Amino acid sequence: MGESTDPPFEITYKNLLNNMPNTNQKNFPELPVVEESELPLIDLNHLYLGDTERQACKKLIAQASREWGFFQVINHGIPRDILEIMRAEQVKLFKKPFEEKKSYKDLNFSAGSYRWGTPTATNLQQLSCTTMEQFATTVSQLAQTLADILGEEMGHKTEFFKETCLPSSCYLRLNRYPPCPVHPQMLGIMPHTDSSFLTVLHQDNIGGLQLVKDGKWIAVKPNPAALIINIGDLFQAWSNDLYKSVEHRVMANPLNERFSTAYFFCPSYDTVIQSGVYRSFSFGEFKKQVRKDVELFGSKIGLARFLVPSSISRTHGGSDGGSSGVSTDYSTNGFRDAAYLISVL
Ligand SMILES: O=C(O)CCC(=O)C(=O)O
Repeated sequence: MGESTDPPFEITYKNLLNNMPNTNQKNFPELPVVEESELPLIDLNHLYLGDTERQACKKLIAQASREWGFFQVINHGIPRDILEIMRAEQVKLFKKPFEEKKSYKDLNFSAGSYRWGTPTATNLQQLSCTTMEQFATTVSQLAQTLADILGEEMGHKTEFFKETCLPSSCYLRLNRYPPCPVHPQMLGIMPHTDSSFLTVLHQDNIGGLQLVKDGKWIAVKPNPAALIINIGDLFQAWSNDLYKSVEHRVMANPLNERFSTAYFFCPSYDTVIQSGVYRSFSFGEFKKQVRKDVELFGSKIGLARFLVPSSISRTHGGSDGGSSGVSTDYSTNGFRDAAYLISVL
């Protein structure tokens, strides 16, 4: 094992892997998977053309957020070289031997920034701060623009996101999904919704990301020119369920490793989310409840915990909440090597 870059999945999961059924029916008895599909594709250049194009573009963003909770953007303003350098740094980091990654100690990163399939928490120090800062700054501007548009399309021209989603409360997660030849249906990341307002995802061309749409898992076809945007729990609450925080997961690939970088656009913990469908809660309270539920039940209950009684039967028909799912915590870890970079600026 000495110089292996991979966490010791095979050793840790030995019994599980040996007893794994051949079909995925027992382990994943859920929704059917449909063919690979293109997410709605939005050209953000249109925001900078005439008023008609700008308004049409905003409408598309809002429509995709209502109907899919996911969309892709091109001409997003993040220079290609920043994306490429960031990815190169990420690959370099994850190529380090597991034993080395595990033992990083750097005070710039909080405890638990390096994680893998099962609970293990140490730190890491190997990413160039300049690269991360450039990446986070540009992606944060994009997230801010999109959040403002979504607010505007609800009729709120607001400074709310500018005031609450500060660089110190947003964070980056770097994911590496090692090839997983042991089983075709192994999950790299378990089904979950994001707790953020929204998430900006940069993925490579391997594929494996799937999301729930109309009761089916849709496999997202990678588009190298695009970034993926998804609505998180906070936006669903803030928009009274207008915009959808949708469950998603990643299937491990039997042959190829996959990399992705996710930027979570989040407010400070004391920010209160006001909603008619959910009782008012602070982001800190939400995260605390998620942690508690994960500890108690092994999974996130999420927004359903905060429903006001009158909306339970009206909009959610009991347990069919829009954002149930496993938390973005240890419990989502499958066949994945991940580094969490909290407050990168
Ligand atoms: O790797 C991906 O495509 C998705 C990552 C993700 O869902 C997450 O980091 O929460």
